[in-house]
Amino acid sequence: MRALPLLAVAALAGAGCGSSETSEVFETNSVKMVRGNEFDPRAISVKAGSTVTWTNEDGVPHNAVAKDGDGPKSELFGKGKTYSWKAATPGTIEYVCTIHPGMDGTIEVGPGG
Ligand SMILES: [Cu+2]
Repeated sequence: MRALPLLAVAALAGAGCGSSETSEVFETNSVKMVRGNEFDPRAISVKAGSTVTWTNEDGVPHNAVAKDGDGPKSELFGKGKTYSWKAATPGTIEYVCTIHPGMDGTIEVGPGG
């Protein structure tokens, strides 16, 4: 599956929060955990009812845990392992890796299709 950047969505999000920071939102259900303690891509857009899968491609363990409310909540897992979570409800979810400050990401859950 190709990951297409949703530039319009990113532009709207930037205008909404007053931030001048530009970030791309990718339409994909796959997130990699990569060297440097980063989620790649950092911001994704998925459909409600679909499953998001994180794959750790880094040499150290990571997790993916929603800041609050519904969202991913994985254990720490190491290289080559994956974690899957079903995006049931439309909305925006912010999540982090709890042991690496600054390692964060967002999931925009749109209407199912
Ligand atoms: Cu981490």
